[in-house]
Amino acid sequence: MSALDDEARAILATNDRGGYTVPTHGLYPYQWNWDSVFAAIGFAEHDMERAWVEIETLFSGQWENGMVPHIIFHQVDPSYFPGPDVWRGIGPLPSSGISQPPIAATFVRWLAEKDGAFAPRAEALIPRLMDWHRWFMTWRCERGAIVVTHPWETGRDNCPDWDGPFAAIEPEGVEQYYRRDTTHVIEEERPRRYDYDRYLYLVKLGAESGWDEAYLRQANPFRVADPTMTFTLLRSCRDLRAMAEEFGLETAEIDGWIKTMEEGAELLWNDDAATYDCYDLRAEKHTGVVSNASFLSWYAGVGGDRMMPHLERITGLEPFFIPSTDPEHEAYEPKRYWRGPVWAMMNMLIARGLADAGHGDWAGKITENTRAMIAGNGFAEYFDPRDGAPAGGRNFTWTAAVWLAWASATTGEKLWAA
Ligand code: 9WN
Repeated sequence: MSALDDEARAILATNDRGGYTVPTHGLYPYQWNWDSVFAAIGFAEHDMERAWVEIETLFSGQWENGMVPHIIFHQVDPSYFPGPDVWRGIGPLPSSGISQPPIAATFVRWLAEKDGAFAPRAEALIPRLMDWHRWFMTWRCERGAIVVTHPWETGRDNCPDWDGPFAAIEPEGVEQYYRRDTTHVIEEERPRRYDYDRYLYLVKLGAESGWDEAYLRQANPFRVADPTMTFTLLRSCRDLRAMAEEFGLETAEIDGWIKTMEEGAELLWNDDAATYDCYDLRAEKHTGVVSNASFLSWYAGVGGDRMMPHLERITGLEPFFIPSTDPEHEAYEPKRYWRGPVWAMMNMLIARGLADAGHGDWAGKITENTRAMIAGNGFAEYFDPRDGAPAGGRNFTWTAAVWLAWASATTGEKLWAA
């Protein structure tokens, strides 16, 4: 155990609200979907029971239609906007009305394998995971790829992939609002007002429809097939299938999902730019951005080494990688959120995929780079690729968690070590 390991554990403890963990105090005072899954693997290094509770609390917010919301508002807190009154979720707990990258099945399997004593907890979650994945396949699968109806759903809120789709949206009817994020973090590191207007326009559209997916399929001007969603769901389906098999459950439905997405991933392949990117279904065109999500193709088990030339190029551009946007893209902004900075938890997923595909050397390179970045700059929300400077929120749950579960050289057994 190193001093940094202790610090990471202390961050998880400080952000623990009892049953769920906030991403960081102040800026994000609620339970976020994929943040919680990362938190769980951080807890798993020293407290397996607490790790399972984190995931179970997340699923306590699952809607009747299977959707697991991207935010659960356990306790109203004025330090975040938009809150439950704006979202008007229709689930058992106050929540948002969209989901987030479905990484849970992969990490439930990881937890169960780490300590077999907890296998019944994994088994109990399988029907919940099935319902969630089925929701995606029913409402959000188009031409075999997973589409989003709001940028927040991908977790990559303001990446340049949305610039084209957003230019086509006139955010009419959005009432006067007061952002809280820029009271916690400097404006240059957050999305612009232009983006927020459109974020709120799309929330209003969904909330006024009562989060009616059939209606939104027709009416939502924002409908973009996305690699984060498609690749994490495909990977999660593979892990869900492995668990189902282990418990002697039927796998035919999951097999169908896997086949659909393996074929559908092709929609995300942009031949001109030789990359996976987003596909805007309203405009019928690729977004043309190499992002960190593009490199999740190995994690999903699709495309072989198609992304290798971009990986080799991009990792040679700045000292710290993988940047959220290609530094050679005109929209690259090294400090602004998902338009350039490095996100440690994305690196963990990318490294995992590379290791699985037999690229242990690359996985090791990304692991060491991330280790140095965090060790030198602390547990920030994200980092400037040019010098590793910390940006966004501090004492951040997912950065601490992936440190403990993956990037640290000194914490416990690492099933996911490169
Ligand atoms: C909106 C909590 C979340 C992450 C997202 C990240 C950011 C929220 C925001 O924070 O989004 O969901 O208000 O900016 O983009 O990936 O889950 O850490």
